[in-house]
Amino acid sequence: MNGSVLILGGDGFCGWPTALHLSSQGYEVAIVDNLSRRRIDDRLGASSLTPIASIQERLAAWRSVTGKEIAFYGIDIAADYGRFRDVLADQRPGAIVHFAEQRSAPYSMKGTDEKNYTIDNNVRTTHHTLLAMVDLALDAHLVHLGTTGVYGYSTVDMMITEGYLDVVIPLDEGRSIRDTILYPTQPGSIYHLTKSLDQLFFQFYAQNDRLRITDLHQGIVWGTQTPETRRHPALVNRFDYDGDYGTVLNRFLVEAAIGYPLTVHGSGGQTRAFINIQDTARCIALALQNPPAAGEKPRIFNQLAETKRVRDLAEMIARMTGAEIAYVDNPRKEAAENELAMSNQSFRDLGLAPILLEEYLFTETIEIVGAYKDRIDPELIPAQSLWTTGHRPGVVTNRAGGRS
Ligand code: NAD
Ligand code: USQ
Repeated sequence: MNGSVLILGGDGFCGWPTALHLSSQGYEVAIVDNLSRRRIDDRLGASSLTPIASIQERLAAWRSVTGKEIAFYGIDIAADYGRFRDVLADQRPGAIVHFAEQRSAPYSMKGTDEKNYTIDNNVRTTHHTLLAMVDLALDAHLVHLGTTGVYGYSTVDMMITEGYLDVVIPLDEGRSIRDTILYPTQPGSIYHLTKSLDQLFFQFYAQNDRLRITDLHQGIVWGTQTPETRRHPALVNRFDYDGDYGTVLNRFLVEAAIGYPLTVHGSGGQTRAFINIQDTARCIALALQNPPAAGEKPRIFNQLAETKRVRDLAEMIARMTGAEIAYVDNPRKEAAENELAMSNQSFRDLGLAPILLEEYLFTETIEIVGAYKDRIDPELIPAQSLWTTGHRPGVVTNRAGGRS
């Protein structure tokens, strides 16, 4: 046994496999989750491609294959500070891993209610977590899942650093000030805005209350199964492909499986960071083993394996599957083309040798999309959330050589 860890948002796509991975490593794991992600699916009429068991069935399956218990608390961390604080007071975990936020950029831009909900939910879950740690004088290590999206997607002619920037501010008479500042944020959605705000909360609480915080700026996570989720059908991880929660690779794989042209937004020149779900769980374990000291500023690690251009991904999947590519009007407001180089030195130094798309994507396609192809609902595919009014999502423009 090497400590206890409370996983906030442990029923979700990243949280569930991480909970199992840490449990298998000997941590005593407990989950807090209000199951809001499942309810959002119900409201959207969407569902995971993989059939997701109830949280009770999931935990029972883990117990049956490993003999290990994972406790579950169904609490809304944003709305019920008192009950959440009581769980922390009772458990006094050595570490907290915080995944409990509304994580879809398109959903966060859908309309007034979704914008309000995302701000309210995400800001409060983060603040309530920090507040409870101070309230209870809890010396736990907080590991938060942030996003590489806080850096923005304009092309900068340098390798993006890990969270901080060394700056020189010129003054008069040849004088200058040197400082290290948080890398300036450039959020591209209400969701990304909440992740930018999270950084300021962490900076404040690390400085004022000496909380020990690691913020992981993670790229787009792809893949579904991990060695632990493969151990029983009820442990299978979720796989979202709908217009709001489906991330780009999942969507392309599902589209290819049913002969739906791959929906590249705009010219597909957007370059993004990617990481496989198995490495998400590994990175969190590495972060837990390497906590900052009290009084240190928040430790920020970039959590990514590689960067790729969207149209290159589409072409790779088209080559693998024979799918067609459709270049559609972009429902989002984002740079049409960008270069992206981003350091992941901290995790490399800790020994991460990440899974790369070229190596593993084919396995994923066969295993998950092949197995559950009959569950695909083509009506869930079109992107419905617009960044600004006046966009026409899903319209095929056939730019950049699209064949549709
Ligand atoms: P997810 O929606 O699958 O999981 C989030 C979980 O948090 C859900 O189970 C949800 O029910 C729970 N939750 C949300 N609000 C809550 C609240 N107020 N109280 C209690 N539980 C609450 O999302 P995910 O893909 O697993 O992402 C987890 C975290 O990782 C998010 O913070 C996200 O921003 C970050 N992240 C995800 C990706 C990705 O590609 N999925 C990439 C980078 C960063
Ligand atoms: N895209 C397409 N076609 C599609 C879907 C998406 O071309 O059918 C494009 C988007 O326009 C965007 C890129 O693919 O340029 C990535 O979109 P995405 O939906 O895969 O990912 P994103 O909205 O960026 O959000 C996801 C997670 C979020 C996480 C983020 C990491 O949902 O929680 O924070 O990845 S990052 O991209 O670094 O901000």
